[in-house]
Amino acid sequence: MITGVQKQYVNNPHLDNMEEDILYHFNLGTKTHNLPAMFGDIKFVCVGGSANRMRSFAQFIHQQLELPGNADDIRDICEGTDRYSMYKAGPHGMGVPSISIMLHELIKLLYHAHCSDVMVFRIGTSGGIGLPPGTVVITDKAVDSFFRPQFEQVVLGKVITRSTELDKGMAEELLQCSTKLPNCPTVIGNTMCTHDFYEGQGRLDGALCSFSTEEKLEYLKKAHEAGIKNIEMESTVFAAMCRICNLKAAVICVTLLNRLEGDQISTPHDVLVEYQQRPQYLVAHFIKKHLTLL
Ligand code: R2B
Ligand code: URA
Repeated sequence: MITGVQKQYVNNPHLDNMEEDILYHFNLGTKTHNLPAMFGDIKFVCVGGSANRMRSFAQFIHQQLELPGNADDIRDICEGTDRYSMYKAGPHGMGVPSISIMLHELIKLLYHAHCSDVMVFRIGTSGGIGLPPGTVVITDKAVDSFFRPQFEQVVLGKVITRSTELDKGMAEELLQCSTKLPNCPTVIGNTMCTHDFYEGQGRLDGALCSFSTEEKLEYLKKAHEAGIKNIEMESTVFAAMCRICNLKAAVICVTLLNRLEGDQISTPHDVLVEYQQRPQYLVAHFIKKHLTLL
């Protein structure tokens, strides 16, 4: 039960009538696990797309925060399901449906565990528009493929529209943190969220392509004029769900390529690995600052 002035994260009257809540995709439940004991201390949640990347992030943050125990021994809390994994920081798969399932259960988990004052970060990759590859973009507004700052969800056959505004203070503070890090070029800008990596992002190199090179560039230039700095596949639903559930949230994605110059990701693997660490360093710095470890 949530008490006092603490903001309630869930917004669903049916939850109160349930004797047990099984978080199916996490392989956790309110009867089988002591969620307040396991998760009640959570203040920061970091989610990202790839299980491997999140495992190494969990090890990295473990060492950065000087947590007790061996970073190599951290265990997947969700072992027993192959859907998601969680090291008190976890991956969300690719695309809106995948992250939205994860967020429903994550937000219920925070509620059942009686967490308060939690901040949520999505750290990931993206295609940049007019930025040198390797630039970190902190999302100002998450917009859809029509450049609208909203997320549309079909519920009972009707379209529900939710705002995708993110926490401005967190974004500014993250930008400030980036100035303290070497090799972490960072900007704040709008992020476009699409439902496809290929045609949906204006790529010419998918199995299908229904438009010309000129049409592609015209669309990306219009996006650029609308303040869009990068394109990825989860930010709108992430922003919308966190906002409506009273969770402060930020989206931090590194650009892997400049989409005005091409579609294929041909940068060498080791360079991509280094790029993908940049959002991790930035969030680690932010968390350390908040825990006054800096
Ligand atoms: C970024 O990268 C993935 C596609 O390659 C997708 O999950 C995203 O948002
Ligand atoms: N992720 C995306 O969604 N798009 C890109 O171009 C690169 C990574």
